[in-house]
Amino acid sequence: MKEKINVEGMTCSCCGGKVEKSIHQLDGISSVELDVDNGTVQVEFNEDAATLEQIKEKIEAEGYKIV
Ligand SMILES: [Cu+2]
Repeated sequence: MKEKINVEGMTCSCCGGKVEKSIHQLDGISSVELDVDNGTVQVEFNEDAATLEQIKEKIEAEGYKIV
């Protein structure tokens, strides 16, 4: 499935890179698309292997806020 998550606090591509790397640590992630300017992260994942909740936890663990 594909989900778009709104994230607050990403200010540059390095923030996006950290978030992307962190999400990819989860199993079942097929793609992560970041839009730092608009503060969105679009994640395509296999819902049998990963949950939206786990993805959000990864983003929050990097210090960014889900809005
Ligand atoms: Cu940054």
